[in-house]
Amino acid sequence: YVVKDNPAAIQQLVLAVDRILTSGKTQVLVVDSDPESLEKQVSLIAKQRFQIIAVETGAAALEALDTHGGIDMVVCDIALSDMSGFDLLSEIRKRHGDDTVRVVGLAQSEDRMVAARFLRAGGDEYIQKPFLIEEFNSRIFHVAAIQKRVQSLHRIAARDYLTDIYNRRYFFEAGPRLVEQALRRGELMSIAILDIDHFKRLNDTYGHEVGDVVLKAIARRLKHRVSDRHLLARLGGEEFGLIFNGLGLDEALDYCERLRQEIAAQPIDADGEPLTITVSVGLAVISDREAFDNYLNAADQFLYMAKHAGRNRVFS
Ligand code: GH3
Ligand code: MG
Ligand code: MG
Ligand code: MG
Repeated sequence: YVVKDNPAAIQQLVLAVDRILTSGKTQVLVVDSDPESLEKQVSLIAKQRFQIIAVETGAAALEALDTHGGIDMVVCDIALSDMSGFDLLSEIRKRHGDDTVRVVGLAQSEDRMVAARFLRAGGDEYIQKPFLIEEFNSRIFHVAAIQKRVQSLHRIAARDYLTDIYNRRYFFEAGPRLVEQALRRGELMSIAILDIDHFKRLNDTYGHEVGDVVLKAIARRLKHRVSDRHLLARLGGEEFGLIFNGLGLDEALDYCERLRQEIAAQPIDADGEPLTITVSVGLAVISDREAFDNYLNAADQFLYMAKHAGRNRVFS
């Protein structure tokens, strides 16, 4: 890719490489306005083989959370030069929610209530300074392990067990948010429902297991073909939901038409037997400020029309 003289593209590339290099590793953001204390924590956490970003102010911490994707944990001193750890904590919770990042507070305070207040405010763990190295390590490790488990449960909750693409729950959680965002930014967006034709007949003829093989193959094909900037989910049965970010009617129609043709043109191998599978698609375009369900219903009605018109086609 040529990104020369294109700062935005360079920035994107740097972030992408950053994500690849750090994926899988726990990323910890350490915030302390005392350089010595910061250094000490960084060297301790580094021994646990975590990826570390170190900053000295609350403002820098918030900026780091915005620019680096995937920070798992923030370890912050309560007394920062530009804001209190409490303010930083509440700002993190406001911007990033309760689940994406764990927050550990540290303080050199005689006031025993500080710990209670920090945990009450949504902090995950509190470490009193000066600390025993063993205690610091154990608490950090413990919080990192919890965060890994939270992330893994989130992933499982959002996926369809059979096909491993997003599930209905995730589609209905993310969909309204995406529509709202597109309307607010004045961006184009389309929603499609794609349904396998005569799937019941296929099950009846070849058995449920072959049906499952076909479902997985179609899901894999769609996942492979649909860019990550769009949303693909299995809505249930042999029905898939698609949200096309940035695509208006003409582009989304083209996109769906290509998907339809490719599926029809490449038979699916089910235990050595090539099965030609076709799909029908209903497509609706986001225009006015309407509820997500209305758009989905519109797509569903177009799907119904596509089925009635003979299947293996896209209606919008
Ligand atoms: P149409 O072309 O009108 O969409 O007909 P169809 O047969 O595809 O649609 P219908 O809704 O009548 O049947 C869907 C079938 O999908 C019925 C159900 O048994 C089957 N099905 C739903 N979930 C699964 C699954 O997880 N695995 C398998 N093998 N079959 C499934
Ligand atoms: Mg049906
Ligand atoms: Mg069907
Ligand atoms: Mg169906």
